[in-house]
Amino acid sequence: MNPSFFSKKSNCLVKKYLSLKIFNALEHQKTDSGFTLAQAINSGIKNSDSSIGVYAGDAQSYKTFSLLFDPIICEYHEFSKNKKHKPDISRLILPSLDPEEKYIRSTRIRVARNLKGFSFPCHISLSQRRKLEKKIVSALDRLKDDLRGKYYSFESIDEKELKRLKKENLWFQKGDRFQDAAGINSDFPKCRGIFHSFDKRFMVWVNEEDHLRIISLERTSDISSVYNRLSRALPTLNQNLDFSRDKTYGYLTSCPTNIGTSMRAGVHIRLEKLERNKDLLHDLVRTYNLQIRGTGGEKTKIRHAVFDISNRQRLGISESRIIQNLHNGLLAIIKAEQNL
Ligand code: CIR
Repeated sequence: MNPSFFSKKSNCLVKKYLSLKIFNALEHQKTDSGFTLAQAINSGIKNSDSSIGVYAGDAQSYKTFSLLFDPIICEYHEFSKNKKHKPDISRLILPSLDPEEKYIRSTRIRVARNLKGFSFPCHISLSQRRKLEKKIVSALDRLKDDLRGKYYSFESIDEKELKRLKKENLWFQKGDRFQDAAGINSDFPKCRGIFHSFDKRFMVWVNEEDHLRIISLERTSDISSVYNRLSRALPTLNQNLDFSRDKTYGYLTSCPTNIGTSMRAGVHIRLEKLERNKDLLHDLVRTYNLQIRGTGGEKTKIRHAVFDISNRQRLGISESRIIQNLHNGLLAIIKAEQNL
C-alpha cells in the first residue's frame, strides 16, 4: 500500500517503494540542513512520468532517507549494498574507433561533483550558492596548460558572448520540470555559469543539477583523448575542492540515477542503416549495457540518423571500465552498420 499522493498512472520507483510503513518512519525526519521527505519526493508527485521521482537535498539525504533511497538505487542500478563501488580513473590508450570519421560526429564525457559542507542544488540558499560559485571559480582559475580558460557568469555575461555560447552548444538552460519541482531552479540564473578552456575541449557547468558538471568533449571519435583529459583535470580540481563521496555509493549527486562514477560517456554517431534495423541496434545496445538518447538529448527525437549512445551503468563499475565497455560496444555497432 502506497501513500495516495502519487497519480494512479505513475510507475515511478518512489511510488513503488514508499510504503505506508516507510512513509510513517520518514515523514518527520530531516537532515541536519533541514531537508525533508516531502522535498525529496515532490518531483515524483508532480511528474507522474518520472522514472525514479526522488532527489537528494544534501549528502546526508542518502543516509536519513535510506529506507526509501536504498531500494530505489538497488533496482535502478541493479546494485546490492554488499557490493563495493571502486573508482579507477587511470589513463587509457584505446585503438582508434572510426579513423576516417565516417560515423562518429563527437565524443563527450561528463561527471558530476558536489562539494562537502554545502547542500545540493535543490536545497541550497542563495548566499551558500554564491559562496560555492566563488570557491569553484577560484579552483578553475588555477587550472594549467590546455585546461586554462574563462568563467562566464550568467548574471554578467554580455549579449554577444551569450549568443556565441548558445551557438557553440556550451550553454546550459534552466532545469526541466523534474528538476524544477525538486527546487533545483531556485534563484536561476543567479550564481550559475560556465567555464570553458580556451580550446573549448574542457568545460565546467557551475550550479546546474549538481554543483559541478565537469565535461570533456571533442568533435572527433578519439575516446581516449577525451577521457584522458578528464582524468587529468579531476585530481587537479580535487586539490582545491573537497568532493562529496560515499564508500558504498561513490560520488553523491542530486539525482540518485547519477551516483557512483556519476559518469556519462557517449558519442553522437550517424547510423543510416541501423536506423532502418532498429531491433539489431537495440540488441547491441543491450548487450554492451549502453543506452540511446535522442539527437538533442534526453527525451528528444533522432534526427538525420544521429544517435546519442552512452553508458547505462554508473554504479558498481569503474570509470575506466565504463570507457572500455563503451569502446567495445561502439566497435560492434560500427561493424554491424558496415555489414548491413
Ligand atoms: C525521473 O525520475 O524521471 C527524473 N527525476 C529524471 C531522472 C534522471 N534521468 C533518467 O533516468 N534518464
